[in-house]
Amino acid sequence: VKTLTEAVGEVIPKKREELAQLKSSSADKSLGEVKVSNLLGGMRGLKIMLWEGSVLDANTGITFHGKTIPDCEKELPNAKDLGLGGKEMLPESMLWLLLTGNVPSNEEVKQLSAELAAKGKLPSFVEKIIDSFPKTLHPMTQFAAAVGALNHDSAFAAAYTKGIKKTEYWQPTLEDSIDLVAKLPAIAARIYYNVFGKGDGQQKIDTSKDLIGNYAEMIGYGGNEGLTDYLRLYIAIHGDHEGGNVSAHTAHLVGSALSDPYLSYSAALLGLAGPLHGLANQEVLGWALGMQDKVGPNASHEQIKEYLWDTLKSGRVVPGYGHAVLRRPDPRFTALSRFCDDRPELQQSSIVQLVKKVSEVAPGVLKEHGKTANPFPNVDAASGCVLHEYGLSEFRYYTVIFGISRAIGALPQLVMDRALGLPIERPKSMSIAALNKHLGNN
Ligand code: NMX
Ligand code: MLT
Repeated sequence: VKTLTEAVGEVIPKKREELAQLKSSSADKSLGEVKVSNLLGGMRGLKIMLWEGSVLDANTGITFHGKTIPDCEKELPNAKDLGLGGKEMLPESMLWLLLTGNVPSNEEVKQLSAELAAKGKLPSFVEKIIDSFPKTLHPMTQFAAAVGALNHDSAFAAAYTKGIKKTEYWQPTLEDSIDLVAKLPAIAARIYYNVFGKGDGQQKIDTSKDLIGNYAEMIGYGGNEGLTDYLRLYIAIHGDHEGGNVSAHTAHLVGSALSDPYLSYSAALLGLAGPLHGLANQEVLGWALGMQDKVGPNASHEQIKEYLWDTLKSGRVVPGYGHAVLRRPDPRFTALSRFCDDRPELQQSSIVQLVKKVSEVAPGVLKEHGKTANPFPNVDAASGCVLHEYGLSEFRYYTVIFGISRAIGALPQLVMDRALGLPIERPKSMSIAALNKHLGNN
């Protein structure tokens, strides 16, 4: 059985060859022109980054090395294959796919789960740092700070100081990346215990369990098979959404300065903490519960419409709707909705039913409102209500779960950045005066 490190080592020579080929055959070819609207509009639509793990299509959504979410659901080793209770794909399987482009065997995933469990315990100084935070500090700020502190033991930073060769950078980057993925659940669980008093705050990690089996145990939901299986699906499908989103792009940008994986991912988490990005899942639940408080548990389509208009007229965005790239409902939303349809206990849930009804009404309202380029639900529209129904009701914590996941996509690219020797990222900016001068405006 191959280890993940061996599997990554095998794919790198071919990737290097493909890149060299592309550089020599096509370096001068155009990928489109840069317009002033791109510069002023958040670089929307510009093809300006290399990102190997996934590609996002506006209409069909995300594919991971060419595989759609339903393909992954069929092909990737899941909880049932590994006899773990539950049936959803494992984030470990997705990590392997994103890093190597290949589907791992059950044995390879089992071995990876054991490796992650063996590396999952936090150094005591990081526990102390987390314990020193006030309960009122947002869980995402705590998360980013703790992840940054892990750079104390970075294999990459140490190897760089010793003068490691550039062609070998990827190896300690991968070592740090695996170590970080392994430790994220323990950090997240410690924060949950300190802020919300759930779980026991201890790092009881069992090497016979998968990453999420251990996480669920640490946050006090070990016996909740529905929630544990939901977390597997959630964390597998939130991992990667090509490179341009704020968190992935941040990891890549910071990593391009040869900051190690802990520093790069700490920065990514701070971007994920913004309400237009990962914090939207917290916002969705607060928004939906606010509606329940106002109109009761069985809101009619008419009452939902009115609540949506109240939100829009007050100048706020409807959280969980719209997307910078997608122009159809997010396939991740569809996957989470499928999970709800499979589970009788969720079909009885008033919050799950409310979120479903909102997805039937909101696109029409947003179209009529006329501003949003994409009136359909994104992943955040659905992700929180299931957590809430299963008892994980502290929605200020939800983006932390997204943060455990995004590492599975952002860190593989960092390994590839180092393996391919990609340069420091440094686009050109312009001032309004310089732009006007360049364009010949008065
Ligand atoms: N509700 C109300 N207005 C919206 C919404 C929405 N859900 N989505 C976009 N708009 C507005 C947007 O604010 C902008 O208005 P203005 O011209 O006044 O600045 C206008 O519609 C055009 O924006 P778009 O081009 O459609 O969207 P953009 O690419 O700029 O932003 C999002 C994408 C995702 C930031 C935006 O749709 C949004 O704010 N959605 C709500 C927050 C959310 O769900 N974020 C989660 C994204 C997924 N994730 O996990 O990261
Ligand atoms: C993501 O998963 O990062 C979000 O859908 C945002 C994006 O892709 O821009």
